[in-house]
Amino acid sequence: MEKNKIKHSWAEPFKIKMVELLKMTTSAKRRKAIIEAGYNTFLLKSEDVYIDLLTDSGTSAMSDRQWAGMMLGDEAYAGSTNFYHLEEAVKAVYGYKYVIPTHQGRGAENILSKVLIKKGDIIPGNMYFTTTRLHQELAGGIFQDVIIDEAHDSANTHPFKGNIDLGKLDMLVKKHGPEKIPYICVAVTVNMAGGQPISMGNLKELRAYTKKHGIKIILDMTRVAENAYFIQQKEKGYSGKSIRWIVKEICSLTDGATMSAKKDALVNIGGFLALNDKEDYEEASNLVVVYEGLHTYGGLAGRDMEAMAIGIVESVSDLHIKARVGQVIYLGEKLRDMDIPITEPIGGHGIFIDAKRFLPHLTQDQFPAQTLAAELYVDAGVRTMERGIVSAGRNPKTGKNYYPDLELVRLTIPRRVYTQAHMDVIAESVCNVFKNRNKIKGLKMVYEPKYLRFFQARFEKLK
Ligand code: PM9
Repeated sequence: MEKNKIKHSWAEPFKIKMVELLKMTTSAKRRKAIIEAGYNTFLLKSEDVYIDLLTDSGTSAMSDRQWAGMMLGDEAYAGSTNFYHLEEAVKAVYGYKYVIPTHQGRGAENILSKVLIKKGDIIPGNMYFTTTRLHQELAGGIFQDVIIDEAHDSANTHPFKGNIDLGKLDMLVKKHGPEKIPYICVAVTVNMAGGQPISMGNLKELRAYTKKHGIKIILDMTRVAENAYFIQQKEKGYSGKSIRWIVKEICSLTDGATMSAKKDALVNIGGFLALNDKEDYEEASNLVVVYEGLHTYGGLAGRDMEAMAIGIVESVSDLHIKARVGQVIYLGEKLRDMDIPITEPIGGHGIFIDAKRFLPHLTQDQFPAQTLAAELYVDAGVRTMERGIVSAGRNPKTGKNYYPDLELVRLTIPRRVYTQAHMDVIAESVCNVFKNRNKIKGLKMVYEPKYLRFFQARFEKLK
């Protein structure tokens, strides 16, 4: 650094009041554990894990205010005070008219899909997400990917790889007719693409297009504050706007949303369905009593709704989001400096290693990302997740495997949980595995469940 230049580092906008001790294990014990888990990191016991980067879902550290809120749980079956606090937070921060709590994101996806999709409908979206696509398919819909091509290339540095290709969308509308497309499913910081944001400009164009054709936009708003951060940092005209302001503008361009509050909203459990249309809301609030619980608790305890209401407000603080994404970028830059092939640009919730480039000697049928996730675990006890051919699953019509271009291992950073020193240890371990990568053998799948196979599939090492 230049001698007289003033440096402005960021730091976590909190201090630590309580700690959870970590367990260290030996590599011999970890090798045994991963074999017993069928080389699937989802099947490991968490007590055998040192640093857990499996997911940022439900793994955040709640604030003292959220914990205090838990003590204010109103556990009435109907009309809990905490529901009204949640409703207030959703209206104030996101701007939607109606909210129905659900036990988590997929609960909201189930209700939404049942309300809006008819058999044979087409649901365009900016890349699939596992649970979202499955609920669309179970409701009789057919998912169609309309994300820009750049998103399928891990090395492409387009700043908004979550954008929708309006040309691809228009082709679908012309082919099937707008009446066959009940809504477009728009995800923010697109998970399977590597936490890649959608731009406000793209969303505005999409809104104009869908208005013309009478098609709804439903937002998967799971990581909306992180998306807002990228808009603030990268999109012209937004550098002076607050995260809270940008989040509200994103939501204002859509007709409703499904939310897994286990991510952005800093809670360990919870989600909701938000809608602006009264009729859709009435149908959803009727269906929720079948699948989740009464429309004023939707599968949650009062205390969970209170923690969520507080978490929603905390999640849109500029200081919070700068440190949250800042930590992801810190790890990403370290890995990039070590020449590890990662998805570019660095995304919002994790680092995604390109397993095809990391293990070029393995074919996709040998499950390179699944293999790499297992190797990373054995090296230092860091648990990660496969986001490639196993997650992609099979085409429900043909039964054939999907072969996604992206074969990734996700190092997902929980919010407010780990320190920079943990990031350093993780980077060193990835580097160690990278040095010995030529010796790594692939896997074969020996058990495949019917739905969302990545959660429970089992593998064996190839000889
Ligand atoms: N995402 C994740 O780890 C947890 C389950 S899949 C391994 O990334 C999006 C964009 C998600 C998501 C969950 C859900 C479902 C919907 N949309 O897990 O049901 O990333 O709360 O949310 C996970 P729930």
